[in-house]
Amino acid sequence: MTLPVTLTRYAENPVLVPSMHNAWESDNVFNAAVIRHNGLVYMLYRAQGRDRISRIGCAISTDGYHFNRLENPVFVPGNEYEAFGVEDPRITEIDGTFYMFYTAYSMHGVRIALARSQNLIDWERMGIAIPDEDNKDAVLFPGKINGRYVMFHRRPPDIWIAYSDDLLHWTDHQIAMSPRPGMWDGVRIGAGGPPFKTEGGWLSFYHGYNEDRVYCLGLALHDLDDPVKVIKRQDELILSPRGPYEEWGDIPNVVFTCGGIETEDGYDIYYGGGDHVMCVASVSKADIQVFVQS
Ligand code: BMA
Repeated sequence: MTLPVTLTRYAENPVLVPSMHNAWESDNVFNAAVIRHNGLVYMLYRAQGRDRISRIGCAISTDGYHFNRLENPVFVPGNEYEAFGVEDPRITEIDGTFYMFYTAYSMHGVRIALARSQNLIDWERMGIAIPDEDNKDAVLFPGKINGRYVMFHRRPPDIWIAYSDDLLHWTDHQIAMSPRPGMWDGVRIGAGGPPFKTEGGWLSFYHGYNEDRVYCLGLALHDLDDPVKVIKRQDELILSPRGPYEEWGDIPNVVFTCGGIETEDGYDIYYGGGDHVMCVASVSKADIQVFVQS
């Protein structure tokens, strides 16, 4: 029997905390997209101040662990669908352009919205990706599959997949993965960051929510050509909330990821702890290989 794969926390977590210096990020910084650009690691994080409006800030690092932040948010509410905030960015680079799915939150509910950028700082809105529907946890695959863009999204309680020619009109919606009642991901599940391409399939770090109201992270592998097919899914969780930053926070018992990066010998998965701070944990490619081949 092989041991389950687990994520190992960076010893000096958290890597980003709220800043007293800036009103817009004084309360919480969490659920960041993290991506490499020009040899640096960019973290685009959801920030909240006392007004509880979510804005997106940017912090930059040379090593992925020590971040310097920009003074002002790089993306703020800009229309009536975003009146209560822009939340949980997930960023994918395709052919030199960065695409960001984010949750637009307003009196209309929550919508999946899309923006693009060439430099991760200046963003241009493209529109709402799935209109007239409460939806979130959208993430774009890093490249077309069989000629079409592919996304995961979430119609509760499942992770859904959808396809598009232009990133704005999405069709062929199907369930890709469902909660497993009674298990750690028993009530509802949602995608994490962009899936990583491996020889054995698309590696997906996703979140699950359960009867005990705990958000944990898990691991699944989707077919390379037809990612609606789940090749493998670990029974055991790979990260559960531990310690004050994750068990308390603004919302207790939450680890929630919107992105990670591939390193030479593994994957660094960034996650929000307790909807309050940013943390990182890693897994080696050797461990992932065991999961893929088991
Ligand atoms: C989910 C998302 C996340 C959040 C989580 C826990 O529904 O909206 O932004 O981290 O709840 O509160």
